[in-house]
Amino acid sequence: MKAYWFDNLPGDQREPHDSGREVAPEYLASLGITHFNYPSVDSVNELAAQRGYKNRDEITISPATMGDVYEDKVKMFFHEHLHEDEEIRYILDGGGFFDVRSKDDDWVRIQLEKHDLMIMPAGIYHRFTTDTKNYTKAMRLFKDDPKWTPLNRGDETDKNSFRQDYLKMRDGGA
Ligand code: KMT
Ligand code: NI
Repeated sequence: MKAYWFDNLPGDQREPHDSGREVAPEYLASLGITHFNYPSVDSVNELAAQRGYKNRDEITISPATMGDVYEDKVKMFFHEHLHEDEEIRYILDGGGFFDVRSKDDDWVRIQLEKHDLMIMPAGIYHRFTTDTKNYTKAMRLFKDDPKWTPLNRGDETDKNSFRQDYLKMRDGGA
């Protein structure tokens, strides 16, 4: 895992877009983001049990598995959105980028590789893309009643109660 400020330059979203300025783990923590490196799925199972996650699926995002719709899917995952539940992703193979909004509404790019697990809190604005290798195999974990429908950013999501709760948590009610 590596986190850095997105360079905001035009070009394919799958390029690294690394500004050269790193983001410290403490800053990610202050956004409510948790990261682990779990070489064994046993640790993932333990975390899932602790947090009451009962369901999961696996997705392989690649031209080989998605064919013609791959490019569309990649664009769709890159639409800025939030969820009303936390999002846990475990990279089984390949890699990819999650971009999350900073306190000043800039993009922080988080590069995930095989065996990285990331927990994003409900209400954080984010987006996802594969990298130039075009291959991400990931486990998506969810609770009984998944509320991880992506809600694209707009006036409605800005007012969403999960968004408001997230901001209170992040900014300490300031
Ligand atoms: C999301 O919420 O954008 C995703 O779950 C992306 C696919 S999982 C790597
Ligand atoms: Ni998401």
